[in-house]
Amino acid sequence: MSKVHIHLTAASSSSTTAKKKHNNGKNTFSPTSLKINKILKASDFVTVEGLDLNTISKEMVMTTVADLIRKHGLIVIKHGSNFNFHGQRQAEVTSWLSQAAGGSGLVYNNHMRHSKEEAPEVFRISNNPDEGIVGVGAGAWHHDSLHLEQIPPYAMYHMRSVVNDVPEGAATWFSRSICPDTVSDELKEKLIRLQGFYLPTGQKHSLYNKNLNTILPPTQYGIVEFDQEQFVRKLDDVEKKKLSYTYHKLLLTKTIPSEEEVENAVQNIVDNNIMSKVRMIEKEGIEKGYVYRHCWEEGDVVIADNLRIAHRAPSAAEMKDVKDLRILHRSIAMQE
Ligand SMILES: O=C(O)CCC(=O)C(=O)O
Ligand SMILES: [Fe+2]
Repeated sequence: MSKVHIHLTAASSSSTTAKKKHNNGKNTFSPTSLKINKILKASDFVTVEGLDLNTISKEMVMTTVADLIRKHGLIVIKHGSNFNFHGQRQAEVTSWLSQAAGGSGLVYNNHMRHSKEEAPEVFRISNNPDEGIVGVGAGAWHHDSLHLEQIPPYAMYHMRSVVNDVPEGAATWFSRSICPDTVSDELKEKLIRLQGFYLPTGQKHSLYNKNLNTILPPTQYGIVEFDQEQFVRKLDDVEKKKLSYTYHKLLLTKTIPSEEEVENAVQNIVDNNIMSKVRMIEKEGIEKGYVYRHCWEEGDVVIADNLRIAHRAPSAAEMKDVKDLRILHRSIAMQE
């Protein structure tokens, strides 16, 4: 099967080389010469070459790698198709990222089990039920593990198997959740008062995080308005759709829709499903360079700042186009 790798946004010519010195411990690589390429015009996301997650030392993960994620929000580590990254090693590297974030090294493991998983901390996702859990994420924009009280700082995704003959279906989409400066203080205050419920725990979070200046996806399960810690009301379906439209417009294009635009969008949705509009907004985000559609190549490892970057998996319809086996290994570094 021939591989076609389509990159919507070609790496820009701005390439920097970072050289790092470190100790001569056993599990290290030295000297290191990293090739870093910017992916998007309007975001800081980068690809990194010259780094091997199988042999890298704990120290390098906690310094160089964590610094790159903090700086860029999202890094794509390219290893090439011969990369053989076992789930247990992924869990180990993720544990170091937890420590880099001030956590105890805990890696999330409360996901659905699969007989072929390689480590309890590495969630195995696939388009084939014999190979992994199917239907994960399914097209909705989110941050991982929003149902937890403390949202985990980093998420790692390793594409274990993919034949990229249908890039649209095999891709994962990423966008910064940074709230643009143009958002008024009034809207921010409103988003702070609105809190979404996230299943399965029913944990709730404000839709705007002041400290991080990030916005969260309004959940379909319920949004309530609080005022000075007091419950005010539950939002109805139309309000939720309007909020969802506004959220996605902000997330994906960094622009605030007018009231009229929101009104029109909600009235003209197909099948009562706001996601049809979101797909259109995504196109605008890709064109403007805010949305990154990562078309996977084998050996890719994406590490994202889970608090600042939202993402989505292929929708069920997009996944139908993927004829070949897709297996993704996901691990989540906890702050606890
Ligand atoms: O399958 C994908 O592209 C992403 C899956 C996802 O969102 C997740 O594992 O958290
Ligand atoms: Fe996810």
